[in-house]
Amino acid sequence: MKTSEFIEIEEKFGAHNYHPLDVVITGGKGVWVTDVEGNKYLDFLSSYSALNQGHVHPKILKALVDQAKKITLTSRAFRNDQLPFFYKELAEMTGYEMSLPMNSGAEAVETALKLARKWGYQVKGIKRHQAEIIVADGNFHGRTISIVSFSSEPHYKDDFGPFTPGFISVPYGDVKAVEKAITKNTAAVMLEPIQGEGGVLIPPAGYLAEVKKICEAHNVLFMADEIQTGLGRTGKLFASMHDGVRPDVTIIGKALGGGFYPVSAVLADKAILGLFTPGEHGSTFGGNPLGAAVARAAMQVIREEKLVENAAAMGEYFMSELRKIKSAHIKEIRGKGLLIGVELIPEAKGARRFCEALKDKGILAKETHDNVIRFAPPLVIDKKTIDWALPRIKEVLMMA
Ligand code: IF1
Repeated sequence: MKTSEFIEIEEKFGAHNYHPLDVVITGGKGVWVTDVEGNKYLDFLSSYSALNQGHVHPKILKALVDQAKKITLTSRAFRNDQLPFFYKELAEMTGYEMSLPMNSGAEAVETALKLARKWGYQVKGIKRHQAEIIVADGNFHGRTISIVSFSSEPHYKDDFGPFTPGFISVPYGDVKAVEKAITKNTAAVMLEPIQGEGGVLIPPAGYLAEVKKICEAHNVLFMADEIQTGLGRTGKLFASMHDGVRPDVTIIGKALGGGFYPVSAVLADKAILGLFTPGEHGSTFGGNPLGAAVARAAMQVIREEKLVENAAAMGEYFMSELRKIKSAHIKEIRGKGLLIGVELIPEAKGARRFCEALKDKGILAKETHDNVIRFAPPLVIDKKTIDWALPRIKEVLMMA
């Protein structure tokens, strides 16, 4: 079957809530994928950072298959023999005392929001149903009704109200704006350490540290959404670490599932995460043995293959080489580790056509907003592969 035939079926029977590049992927290994016509591409999106360990990593595959033969789902009505080690290994890797497993990132964000409200009522003593959570303009935390309630992107929310109250959005990167927005009802501030969807926006150095300090001074929780930036993507285990910050609550997802399976989690110490009592929150699939086994292998690969260190080294190399490309289209190149955005000037007529051209050269990347090309390869990428990509990227950025 040809690419166009796959697309025809998909367009006919599937909801049109995406506008994908017209490449139909059928296989993958490491940083490479192949399409149904036998073309090979370098994956520079990593499924929006969910593939830090690369495609079909053999160790994670083995963990998945081995576990699938034993037991896959128990529900949390019963215990399983994978979840305890998932908890323990996650605690050892992250330094948080506890975690709460969910599946998608949005679910983990919702979990953190519920946790913050509960903490606000039970610990801070906010009057019931009055809790406020401060977020940042340009945020992206997922697609649920409550989460889009505090999106500033009209396209993500306009047809989906009425909205969940209790959220206040302030300009990203502005410490004073956070401080001004805090009231006696503020339970938490929730931020992305780098706004991925926002266009790989990196806040001023010290921003997170200052916000954390203000949170401490006002008895407010600081929560970091590291779903996209976490688990090595930016060259540290968590992007908050670039600012020397340990958030009260850290939310992870994507790469925790090693590219195989959705696993997300909320991380915090016992004084906070210990507030949930039986029945208050849960999920049919969260913490299931298959997901737990996959996540354990995903964490093991991050450690063993030193993916955090590799992301730092390869990111620095890749970015410095990108900066040597002198194209009139480029407004700014920014990033940390292997989360890199190339912002084009408005006159460049949009990042989409550059992504299409990259595809024709064997590189898959995705625009974010209109003018930013995002480069986020799997963290297993090596220098040789980056050197393969660079002249192709250059050629595309130099086109008229
Ligand atoms: C889509 C973007 C990336 C996230 C952060 C929570 C979630 C995400 C910081 C929710 C998800 C996604 C989802 C995907 C596209 C994507 C994305 F382009 F929209 F911005 F990665 F950059 N917090 N990000 O980035 O996690 O529920 O999806 O597991 O919605 O199309 P999820």
